[in-house]
Amino acid sequence: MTSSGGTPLKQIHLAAHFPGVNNTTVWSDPRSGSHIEFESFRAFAQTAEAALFDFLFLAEGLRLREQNGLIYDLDVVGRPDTFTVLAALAAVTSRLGLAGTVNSTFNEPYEVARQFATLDHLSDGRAAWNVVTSWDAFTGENFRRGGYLPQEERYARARAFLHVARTLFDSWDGTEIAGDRQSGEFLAEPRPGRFRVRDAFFDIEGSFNVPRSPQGRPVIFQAGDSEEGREFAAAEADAIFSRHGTADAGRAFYADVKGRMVKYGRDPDQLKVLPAATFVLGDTDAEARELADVVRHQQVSGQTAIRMLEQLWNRDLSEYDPDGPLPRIDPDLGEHTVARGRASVRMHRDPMATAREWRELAEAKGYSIRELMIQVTGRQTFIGSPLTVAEAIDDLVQSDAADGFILVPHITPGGLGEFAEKVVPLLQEKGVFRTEYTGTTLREHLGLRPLPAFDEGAAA
Ligand SMILES: Cc1cc2nc3c(=O)[nH]c(=O)nc-3n(C[C@@H](O)[C@H](O)[C@@H](O)COP(=O)(O)O)c2cc1C
Repeated sequence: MTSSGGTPLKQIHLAAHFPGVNNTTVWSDPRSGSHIEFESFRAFAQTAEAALFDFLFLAEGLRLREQNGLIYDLDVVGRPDTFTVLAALAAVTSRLGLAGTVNSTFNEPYEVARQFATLDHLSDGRAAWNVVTSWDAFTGENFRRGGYLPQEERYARARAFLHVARTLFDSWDGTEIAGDRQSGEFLAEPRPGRFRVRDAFFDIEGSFNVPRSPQGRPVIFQAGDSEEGREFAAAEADAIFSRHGTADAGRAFYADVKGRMVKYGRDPDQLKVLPAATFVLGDTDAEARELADVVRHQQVSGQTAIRMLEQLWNRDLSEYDPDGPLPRIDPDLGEHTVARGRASVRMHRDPMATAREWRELAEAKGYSIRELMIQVTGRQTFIGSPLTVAEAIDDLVQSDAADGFILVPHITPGGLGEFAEKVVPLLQEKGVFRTEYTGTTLREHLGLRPLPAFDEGAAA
């Protein structure tokens, strides 16, 4: 299908993020299910697959979050292991991509490459790896050597880590197994999987023991937003999980990362930009707006609002009334942070300036602490009738603010169902979303070209 100007319409990529531990999740809603039991993951994945989504996405958090020295339990607490969950999901789905976030700071490449190559085999070519470096020394304490590295070194390690993993994935080209029952010889090539890597981070040598996987390697995602993170994505990634879902910020980010690819000799179409997005649907736009307000109040209780404010103020504010005004004292700019293991804390890069802005806004609008937090901590990305939401998504994709979206419903696992039922058919009618899976691998769903080495292996 083409636009009115005759240019072919971009096809939209859709994915579903199992939300887990953040306060986007309204776990207190009676319709919410377990965030740990397999049944929730199964129901969520099968809904996404029935709706022909590209993939399911799991984030990573490797330590329980704390605030004021206590486990933070206003959001869901606990998160099962990514590989185990995705492997189990591979058995109850057949086309849906399975994307897992696994950091390159605390792990070793041999282990991670084995796990992803295995997942790619178990799923017949549906695995994706979101390579994150983690920003958090608190989480690093869980791991060998204390785990954590400064930002620059984390990205240097990420590049080296990915290079080693690629070396391991490519250590088999797909022609090594003869399986000759007559002669009794299993291998056609005597020493498959041999590798040797020596660099600033790794000094390893041996043989990789998982034969070449269906996609050759998992699809590579990146989710860092810094200068180093964007450069890493432009050089290495097949897709980006971004936080820039609005029109202006989305277009700026999209142009920035795709623009960086030319110097690496890469085609900008071979990197898909997929912002995270939340949604609230109603029969009419007005109904959706009302519902969105209810959901925001469920997401930000009085207690949650105080905890959110503490993350900027970096002080214990438990004595404050969430329905009262903002504290008169200023944020504490000390090294110690009251909230540990939470990414949003480091997004407040200039706490004094943000506090000033929030005070001005609260004063101008007469907001209490809770109302202010509801306003400043994230309105839903898409709010409206199914038609309004379908048009908003399509406009953002056709105007190069994104290649698609990773949807984060606020009810787990059932919250995806309404989108699948009501919005997906409208996108299909517009000719911008598939009406059946045309490929079997995640690379094919995302419109990524097959890997050259895999082609050679397959053709031989
Ligand atoms: C949308 C988005 C999602 C992210 N998800 C995770 C995650 O699940 N786990 C994690 O450890 N880091 C996550 N991160 C942060 C990491 O991606 C990143 O590796 C970290 O080192 C910060 O990098 P940066 O300084 O380049 O932003 C996410 C970042 C973004 C923008």
